[in-house]
Amino acid sequence: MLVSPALPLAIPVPGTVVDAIRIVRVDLFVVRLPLLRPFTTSSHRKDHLDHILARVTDQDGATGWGECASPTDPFYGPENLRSCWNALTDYFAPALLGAGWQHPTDLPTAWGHIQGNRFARATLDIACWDLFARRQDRSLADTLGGTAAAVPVGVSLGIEPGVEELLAQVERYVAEGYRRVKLKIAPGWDAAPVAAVRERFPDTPLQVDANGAYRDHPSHHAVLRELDGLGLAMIEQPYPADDLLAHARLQRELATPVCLDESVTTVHTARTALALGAGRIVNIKVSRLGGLTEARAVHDLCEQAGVPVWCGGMHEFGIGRAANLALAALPGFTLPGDLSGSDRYFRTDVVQPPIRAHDGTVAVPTGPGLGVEIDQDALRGHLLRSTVLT
Ligand code: OSB
Ligand code: MG
Repeated sequence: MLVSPALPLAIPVPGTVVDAIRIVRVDLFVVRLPLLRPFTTSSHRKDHLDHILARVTDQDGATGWGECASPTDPFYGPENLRSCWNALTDYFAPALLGAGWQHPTDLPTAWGHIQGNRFARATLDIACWDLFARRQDRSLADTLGGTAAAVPVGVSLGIEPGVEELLAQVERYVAEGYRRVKLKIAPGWDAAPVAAVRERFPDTPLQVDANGAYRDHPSHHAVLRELDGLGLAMIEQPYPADDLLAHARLQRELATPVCLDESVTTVHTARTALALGAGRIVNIKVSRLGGLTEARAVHDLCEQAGVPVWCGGMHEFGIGRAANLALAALPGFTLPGDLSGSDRYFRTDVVQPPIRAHDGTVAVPTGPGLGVEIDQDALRGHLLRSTVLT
């Protein structure tokens, strides 16, 4: 129950107010981690990541951490680092600081009047879930209703300079035990490299991700039909995010399941997409959906509809990665997620213990909340900017 003074319609109920959690301080940090290897998708290339980390503190001194995994530039979705910083400092943090709440699922009432900005919103949603779980001395996975002790994981491989480099990357991660390999594709880097990987690794589960780079056009249909013949586990987001009808038409033509990523921004777009037959698999990302509450709602919807889901990633640092793992412990996450160990991307992460994959699985943290602690030295060593809101 919300007791926000900013919301005249939320009437405080006597008896529930005493237990209300009030966030009295929000710390925001911009942290830069270099990538061990540059990552290229259909839209951009990057060699380091700047993510916002948030710490929330309640009236009793309990704390929780969240991460904003937005890319710096608006090439994956509409948000970017500066838009997230502004949305957090100008809207989400002030709305949170003005609200009392009993449960993290109450938070949409505090900031439901703020449109979009889902990567920014996810930052404080995660932090409040972490704080809530820590206050109860329970793991976040358990608090969300997750039961899995470990989750199967795969790798997402960027566009490489050539086929030989790509084959070497696949070889390396298959040898490390990852359960499936996802290849980024783009017009001009698609059927040929994917067929080469398929030929060299006939038994490895393979899937591709176009990040919306194809169009509902005959030349692109021909490529997608070629990919359909390669025995892929799925083709992720071939068309632009808002073109659900084109995805539905394509799914009727292909034997390979279409998986939606960018198209699914809320539980409402998930419901619309499933009703249209725009895909048979959903990639659930905590950040794209504005946090754990909405991500769990999409999981529940898909589970009821019999649609398999997997947990996608945005190259999260350890905080976001731990949140993804907690979510992926829910029973509907039957397909391997993009949840590789942090050591695949970063020399040092900002959390302890580091998140590592063993034999194609990553253990779901069992400690209180996210189950990882911020490494203060790493945070200080990689800090670009910070601010405090009270
Ligand atoms: O589309 O899944 C995507 C990374 C950045 C932006 C978009 C995507 C990705 C990934 C990375 O595929 C997955 C990971 O975090 O390992
Ligand atoms: Mg994707």
